[in-house]
Amino acid sequence: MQKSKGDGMKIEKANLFLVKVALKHPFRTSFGVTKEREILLIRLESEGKSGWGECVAEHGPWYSGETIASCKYIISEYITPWIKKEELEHPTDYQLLVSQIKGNQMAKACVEDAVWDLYGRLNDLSLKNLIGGSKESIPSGISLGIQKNIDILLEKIKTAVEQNYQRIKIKIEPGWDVEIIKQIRDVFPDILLMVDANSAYRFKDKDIFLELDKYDLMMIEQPLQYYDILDHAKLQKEISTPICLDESIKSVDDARVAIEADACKIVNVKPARVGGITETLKIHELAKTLKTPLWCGGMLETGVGRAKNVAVASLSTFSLPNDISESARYYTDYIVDPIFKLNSDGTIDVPGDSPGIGVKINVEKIEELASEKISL
Ligand code: OSB
Ligand code: MG
Repeated sequence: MQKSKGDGMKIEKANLFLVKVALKHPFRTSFGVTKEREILLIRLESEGKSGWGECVAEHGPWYSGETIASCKYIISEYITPWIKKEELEHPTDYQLLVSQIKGNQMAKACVEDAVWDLYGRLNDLSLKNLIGGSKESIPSGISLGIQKNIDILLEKIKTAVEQNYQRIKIKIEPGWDVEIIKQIRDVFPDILLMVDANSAYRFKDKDIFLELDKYDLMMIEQPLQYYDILDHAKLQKEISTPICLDESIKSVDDARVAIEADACKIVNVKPARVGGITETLKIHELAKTLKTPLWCGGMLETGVGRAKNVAVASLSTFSLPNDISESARYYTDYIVDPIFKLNSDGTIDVPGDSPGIGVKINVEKIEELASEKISL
């Protein structure tokens, strides 16, 4: 049913679910280990349809300042009561409704995702088509955490290469960097390879990056502190490997400053880190103007967040392999149907014809896994 102008979407009901899903293997980065994924899911309802959003915040404030508890608070105390009072003509209206809230991008994005999904399902439009996505399948890369030893890592790379993942990302930290990359290159001289430091270094460590510069890496992701655009620009001047920023970019303005300051040549866009899909579309426009390549990052999303990321990665500026692996990479329990599978050419299909995020939500499974269900 296509709505006419002036006939806005009214949120009639909202529920938050706190769900725990086991990870197949612990995922270790320079800031910590994740053994199971605790996620907050929101369901918004209107005219008999439901829209879903997945919050990517982690238990502790290590990747960003937000946590599951902070998101639960911001969503239940502010965002949901505010939007329940309004009618939305279009999902892009949402950003202005919550603009008084400073920061808290992941909390805002969680609810915004549900608004887009609901709007798509009410109007029988896929998220891909709503945002102007242009790809039928997206290139898939894999992110490999820090391992107990190099042999385990080499084995995981071998498996990922056999599965045809289009590029391999290795998490690094001091003590697990140059030597590891050297050994990987000895065995896999030609694979598309990149590293992600999650801010584990300072500019004084620049010799490590001068060494890494010798291994034909596609990019070095977030080597320095998240607030440190100046030192990233200084480091980028000294190395030829492109720097890609993740944690530093929380808005289109951050992206513009970082790119114009030459602090990075590539941006990892996590829609939730920048506050949602509308802000992501602004970065997409900026990237077109400045000709900056983008790719979609991941936060170990379950099906709801993964489906949203797949649609976002279908935008034309998302030209590099994404951290969007197949569902079975992390999980055995699934909350959506169908799950995402890797094609033999290392791509994942974008559900472009089904409404909203394009997957059926397994509400029974969510209810079964939920340790908490809140009515807002
Ligand atoms: O820095 O990209 C990151 C996972 C959790 C937190 C931060 C990051 C990651 C990943 C995994 O690298 C990407 C994925 O979801 O596969
Ligand atoms: Mg990263």
